[in-house]
Amino acid sequence: VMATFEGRFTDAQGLRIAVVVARFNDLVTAKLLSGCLDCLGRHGIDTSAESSQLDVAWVPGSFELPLVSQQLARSGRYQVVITLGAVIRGDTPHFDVVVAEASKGIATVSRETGVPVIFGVLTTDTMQQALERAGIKSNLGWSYALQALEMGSLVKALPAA
Ligand code: INI
Repeated sequence: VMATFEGRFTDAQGLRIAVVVARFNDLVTAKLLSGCLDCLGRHGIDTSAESSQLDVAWVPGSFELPLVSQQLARSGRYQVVITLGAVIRGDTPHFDVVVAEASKGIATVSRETGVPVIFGVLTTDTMQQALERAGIKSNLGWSYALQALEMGSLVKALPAA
């Protein structure tokens, strides 16, 4: 019979999650982190200081997200890694370099390790737009947490690779 695979949002039991957060634009990324942790906590993940389900690593900027995600994914300790960053265009061509490396790097880490790595990097033209997505209007940290729960659950449900 046909199988249908889908992740659940209520599969927190036994799930270990690493969150990797960029300090660059931390006005934005700290808000993404608090939205993300709020959502994880409300879906049954222990987010207390004593938690054995959740660890948080800080990196200087979004460019560093892939390397640190790779080491955490390879550790075998986590079923999902969430990256959080904010890259704001302003007028700098540097934007494209940082965004390209972060996105390609995160995709590569995810495929090469088999551990879902959630791409939680906001890419906006202005700080105002970034803040709107980090709590002034919605908080995308919440969405990234849901995507992590879904992917952790889905990968568990799929046939072993
Ligand atoms: N890092 C970001 O996360 N966001 C940015 O907007 C940004 N800009 O604009 O430069 C940024 N740069 C730092 C970069 O990620 C590295 O930390 C740095 O180049 C050291 O490798």
